[in-house]
Amino acid sequence: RRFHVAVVGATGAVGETMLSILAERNFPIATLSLLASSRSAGGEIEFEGQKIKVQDLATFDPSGVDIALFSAGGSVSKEFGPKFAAAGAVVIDNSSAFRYDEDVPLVVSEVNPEALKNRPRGIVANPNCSTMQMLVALAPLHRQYGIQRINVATYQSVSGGGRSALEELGKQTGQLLSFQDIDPQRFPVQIAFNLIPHIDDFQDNGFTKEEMKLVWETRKILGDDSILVNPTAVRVPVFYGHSEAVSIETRDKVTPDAARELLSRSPGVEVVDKHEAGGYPTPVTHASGTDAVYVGRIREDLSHPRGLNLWIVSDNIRKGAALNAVQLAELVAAEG
Ligand code: A2P
Ligand code: 11C
Repeated sequence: RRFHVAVVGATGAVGETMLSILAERNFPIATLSLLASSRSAGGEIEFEGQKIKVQDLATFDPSGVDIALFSAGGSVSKEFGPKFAAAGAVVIDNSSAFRYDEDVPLVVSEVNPEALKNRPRGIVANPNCSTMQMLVALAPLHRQYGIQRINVATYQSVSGGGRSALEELGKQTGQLLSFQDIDPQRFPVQIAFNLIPHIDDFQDNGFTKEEMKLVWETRKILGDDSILVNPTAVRVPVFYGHSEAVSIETRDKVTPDAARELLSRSPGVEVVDKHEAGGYPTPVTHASGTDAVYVGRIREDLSHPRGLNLWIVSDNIRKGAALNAVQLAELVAAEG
């Protein structure tokens, strides 16, 4: 069977990658509807050699759509996601609009695919990129050794902020290299040649929402509210690929060798862990433009008897967003 697929936010950084992944993986498409705002409606996008017109989401009739991939921001999902679901589509939503609703499953394809089947509202949520890559690597360790606590500091690329954020890093870099003044717009302060310990809105507890997503989403996806997560989220001047320095504390002791062995046979994970120059993953040398979650620098925590350190890197736009959404669509398609 082939499906009528709609991509909402088709002109964005995640939307365009959804299209290339749908094509790469030969998703069984009968009709492809490309949707964006009135700003880009009427333009054309090439898909498998065919030019397809971008339509205005506001005036689009969703009846007949089987699967809708949403990546146009939370307010668009809130307004239009339920309308597409009411018209019969399965909505796979990349925003944070529904992630914490009890009746919306939050699914990483390698970790909790069974959760997808229970979707009373016809909506499935795609996790945030930083949680996604962390759990592809940590879920196998959790199942075998019982993770009790996670300390994580993220190093997140600008593509997480969409096309305008990519443009701002490029522009500021050029301006600073030619001794011009910069005017930060997309980020609160200069991002080129800098780091910013602030992603998404500040919460009452002093953490940012990006940090709290790591807490809330980890517990929901692993189905374990007892897991303690202590996050710091930082934006770095990298175009594609998020990195994470992660320290876990487990119920049962896990040695670095056992972790390497387990992770090397875990789905979606590639272990890159040689103790030599370049023997570890980085966003540019490994992750950017690829599908895997790379894990390196696996070593014992010197300060804790059951502690393990890992360095986890992945392309935030692919596994962190577009690829997982398409993998969820494949699971829906497999249901018939
Ligand atoms: P548009 O090209 O019309 O602005 P990014 O995350 O890279 O910034 O992309 C955001 C995506 O969401 C784009 O495809 C953008 O379309 C789309 N989008 C933003 N606001 C709306 C809206 N109100 N209705 C439909 N699509 C929207
Ligand atoms: C970032 N993680 O890197 C964000 C982008 O909740 O889906 C995705 C935000 C989200 O800026």
